[in-house]
Amino acid sequence: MTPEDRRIRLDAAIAVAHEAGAIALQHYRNLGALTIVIKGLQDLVSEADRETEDVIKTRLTTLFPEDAFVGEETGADGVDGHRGAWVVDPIDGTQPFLLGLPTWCVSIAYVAEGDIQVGVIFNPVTQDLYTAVRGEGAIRNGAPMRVNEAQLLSEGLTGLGCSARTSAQNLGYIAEHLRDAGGMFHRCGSGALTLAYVATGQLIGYVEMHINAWDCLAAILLVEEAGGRVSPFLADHGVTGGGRIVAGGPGVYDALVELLPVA
Ligand code: LIP
Repeated sequence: MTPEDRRIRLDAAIAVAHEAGAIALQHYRNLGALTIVIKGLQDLVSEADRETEDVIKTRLTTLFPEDAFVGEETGADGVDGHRGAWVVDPIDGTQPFLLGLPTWCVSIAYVAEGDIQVGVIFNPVTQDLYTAVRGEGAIRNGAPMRVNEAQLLSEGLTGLGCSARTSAQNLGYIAEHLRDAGGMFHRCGSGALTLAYVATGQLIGYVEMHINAWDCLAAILLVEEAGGRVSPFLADHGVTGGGRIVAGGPGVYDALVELLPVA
């Protein structure tokens, strides 16, 4: 990809994130009108997710018909390992969204040539826009982002992602080892947004036993372009898979890795 190819896709992703975010925000301000479906334990969805994803998919596949698309609600379309792929969570933080809590976002990643090239995360409630282009740094609302320079887990808060995909035993293991290190966890219900807080330096790191590609790929680029380290999620799980993730500043990354149980 050329820098111009990346720039064109960044500009499109930002425009689509704003358009889709406005649609999601309208639903957020009228939650009583939504039909909530229980997908599984602590896993909800409403027509807001699907409507928002449909707009994102239609816009991006129309602008870039040569690209594949992966969405949390509509699945994989055209993924063949060769074409560039958009990887999208229309509303990451579905539970906070449906509870009227502000910690949710639109997450749009573009993956090509075996790497995350563009990442965009937009929180329509706060109007915070987080963007990154491979090799060009990470930006929040026009200002550069840098990860926290903490050297110890006791020097700040660590984001902790957890869903029914994480066992109570493994959650306890992580919490116990973090507390023993003098750390403290922070969970907001959106892995993408919590990883963005790592890129801004507000949190010193993030761990989760199982996160999906659409939840994290955009945010992984934010953290890496903000000077952070991230486990090899794309290499291990691709654009449609899921698994463990560790992300943080270089001073605490190895300690964060030790928080997760081996198996
Ligand atoms: C969320 C993830 C988060 C996880 C939550 C939930 P969703 O995604 O971003 O990492 O801990 O349980 O799965 O379901 O809100 O799109």
